[in-house]
Amino acid sequence: MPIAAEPYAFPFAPETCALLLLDMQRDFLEPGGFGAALGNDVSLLRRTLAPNRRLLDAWRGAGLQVLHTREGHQPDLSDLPEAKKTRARSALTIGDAGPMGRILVRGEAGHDIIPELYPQFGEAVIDKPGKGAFYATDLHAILMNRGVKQLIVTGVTTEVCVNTTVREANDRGYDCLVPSDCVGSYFPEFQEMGLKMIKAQGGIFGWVSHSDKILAALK
Ligand code: TIU
Repeated sequence: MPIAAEPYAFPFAPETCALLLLDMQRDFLEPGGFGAALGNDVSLLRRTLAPNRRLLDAWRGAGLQVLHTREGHQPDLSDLPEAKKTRARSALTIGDAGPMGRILVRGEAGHDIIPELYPQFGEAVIDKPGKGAFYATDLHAILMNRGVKQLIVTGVTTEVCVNTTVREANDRGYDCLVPSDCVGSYFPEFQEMGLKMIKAQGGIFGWVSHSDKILAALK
């Protein structure tokens, strides 16, 4: 069941394909979170909400597998490398008290997934300390145990967690399709280049398409 994509059609096999939503957390998407604290305009990410909502509804309706991730750290910050804490800082940094609780700390309001895309019972939620979803998580084991071989990867941000995760997944043998309207960046030029990097050189890391094409295949 091919899905129209670049650089060529994605060989969609629904039974072994999972939808992976990356870091659709309040800290990245709502005013007052980590993303906003870094000086970013969160509205650039919020345009992904409606397409993700439509895709998630159709995906759930088809009875296919869904997984979510959350970027964040333990309350004592013991899993936060000094390098990560030192960089990506502005007035506030990881672990500091912000308007939605301590920034990128597990259990805080800002760390949770936005209500619009909240996980349902049975959908795995992977807590990840890094940008990639495979580093220091159970994701690979869960995907193997569930027989998943393909991933539709959505979420934020295109050039950071989406790109890192697609690259990690590709090295582990997964075929990844990224719907361009369901991933977002605070920087329009990184959105464009982040997607180009995935599909260049004959699909060096994966495929890029649009949620409309996936919805058409699900119908
Ligand atoms: N999830 C994710 O992409 N984490 C980031 O820190 N992204 C930024 O673009 N900062």
